[in-house]
Amino acid sequence: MIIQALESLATGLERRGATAPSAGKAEKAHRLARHILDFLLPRATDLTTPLVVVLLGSTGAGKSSLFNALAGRKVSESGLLRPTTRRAVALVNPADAGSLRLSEVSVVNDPSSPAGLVLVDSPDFDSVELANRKFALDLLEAADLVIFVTTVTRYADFVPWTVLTRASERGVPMLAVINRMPADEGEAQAVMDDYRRLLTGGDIEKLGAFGKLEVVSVPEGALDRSFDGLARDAVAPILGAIERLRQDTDSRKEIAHRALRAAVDGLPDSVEQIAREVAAEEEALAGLVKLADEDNRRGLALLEDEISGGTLLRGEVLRQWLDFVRAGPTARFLSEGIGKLVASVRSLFRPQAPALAPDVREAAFSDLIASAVRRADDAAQKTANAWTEDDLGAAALASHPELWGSDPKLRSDLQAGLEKWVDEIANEIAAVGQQRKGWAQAATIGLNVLGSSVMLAVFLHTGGLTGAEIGIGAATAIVNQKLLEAIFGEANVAAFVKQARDRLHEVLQRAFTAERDRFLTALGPVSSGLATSLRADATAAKAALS
Ligand SMILES: Nc1nc2c(ncn2[C@@H]2O[C@H](COP(=O)(O)OP(=O)(O)OP(=O)(O)O)[C@@H](O)[C@H]2O)c(=O)[nH]1
Ligand SMILES: [Mg+2]
Repeated sequence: MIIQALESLATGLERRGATAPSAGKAEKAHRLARHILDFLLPRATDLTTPLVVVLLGSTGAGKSSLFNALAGRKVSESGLLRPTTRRAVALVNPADAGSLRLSEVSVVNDPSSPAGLVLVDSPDFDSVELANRKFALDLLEAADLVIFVTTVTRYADFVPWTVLTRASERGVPMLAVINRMPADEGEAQAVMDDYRRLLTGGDIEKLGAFGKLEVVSVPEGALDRSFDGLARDAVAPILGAIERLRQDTDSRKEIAHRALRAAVDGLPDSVEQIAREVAAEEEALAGLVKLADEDNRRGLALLEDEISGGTLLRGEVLRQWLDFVRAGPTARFLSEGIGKLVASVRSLFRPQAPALAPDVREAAFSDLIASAVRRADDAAQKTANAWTEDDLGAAALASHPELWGSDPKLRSDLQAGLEKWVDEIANEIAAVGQQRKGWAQAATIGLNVLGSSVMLAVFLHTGGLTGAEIGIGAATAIVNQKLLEAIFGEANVAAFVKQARDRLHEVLQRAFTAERDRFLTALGPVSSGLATSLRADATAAKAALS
């Protein structure tokens, strides 16, 4: 149960780390994931994993010197050059080496150190080496016990307190060491009191959580050059504490358990900081997606209004079509009555009618595509304008300036989609027509013409036409209607045209959806529900241990 929750939480945090909008936010998620994978999971699985004791502190505070004193020999380089320790050093009994999950640490095998306790000297967290800081903070996440080393002159510095705050949040047991204490007893006492007050009461309320904190002071000059460390008698309380832990499996387990418990208790709070950011981003992203979606839908709706309003086709196109219908084989196919009707609007036609079908398709397509591109451009620009108001939206636009207009591919995609649409109509006319009487005669008109006729029926509504065009539109509509009735039978025409209209809608919708999806792609992976699952996993892990 706890294992499951922790694994799921680590996976969620890594997902967050991979998709966070800034390096800082990514690091926060990765660090917490590391804490779970390197520290919590091994201990939740088996409390007898070696206890990890990490020395943390400012550069030059004396971590390596203390480490050598605890080891009883020179293991880690101490020095005057800051920072000295650039890579963490772990003193490990060979029996523990296999169960250790620390990465980027130099392991020093020491058969004389009893199994079950690993001592780690870490790099500083406040020198100019920023990489050191990262290692040190990773080690903090992996520690069962922290020995926090500072000096009389450094203990009140700001940076250590950010580290202490995280340690307190994690609830890791701590031991504090003040190095280089002045000989003057009063002065030393004043420093001790001040440090205790800072750690427990002071400004950072959370530090009150260091319930069992002990502060150990090491006097100035208490050095043992033979192993390049602090004098062992000066650090006797620390030696004693470590020694007790080394010998006592139960208290090691007790500390490990306490560390695990505190860490799991702290999980919901640590996760909440990240979940809150994720939730805010999810909400902002959902808002951006909604904007893109709405503008896109509105663009498509306007285009379809234009189509169903009958205003899309130029009168010129209709005129050509009607001229052709009047003169070609179509006219012969049509009944006498229609012939008369056509004749009645004859004054509107050119004297010389073409014998070949005019390219109404191309003309209709180019009008439709031009209008669609204009609508898509408007929609894209509208969305882009709105997105600039939002940080995430502005960032996506900055790396995708092409979003300020429609996709250059839109034209050719629509062209292909529309051609396929009319081809399908023609095929269906053939399929339906063949089952009807008189098809042989209708077929002489040609599928191309019949297909165009249905296409025009979709585009043609007299409502939006003006002046002379009303006559042309009406005449074309009636001629078309008659033509289609002759082929499909009166009862079927409306259904056939409706089907063609629905399919046109699909073609346009596909094109507009692709337009909108460019915006979604620019946002990157939009996680939804990650904040919720992070919170749920953290709460489940805590509940499983209590
Ligand atoms: N004179 C004097 N030097 C001291 C005393 N305590 C520690 N030092 C010196 O201060 C330095 C501390 O260095 P390290 O132990 O390397 O410090 P560190 O915390 O490991 O530093 P980084 O590895 O850079 O993070 C060493 O050169 C010690 O000899 C002291 O009481 N008197
Ligand atoms: Mg060091």
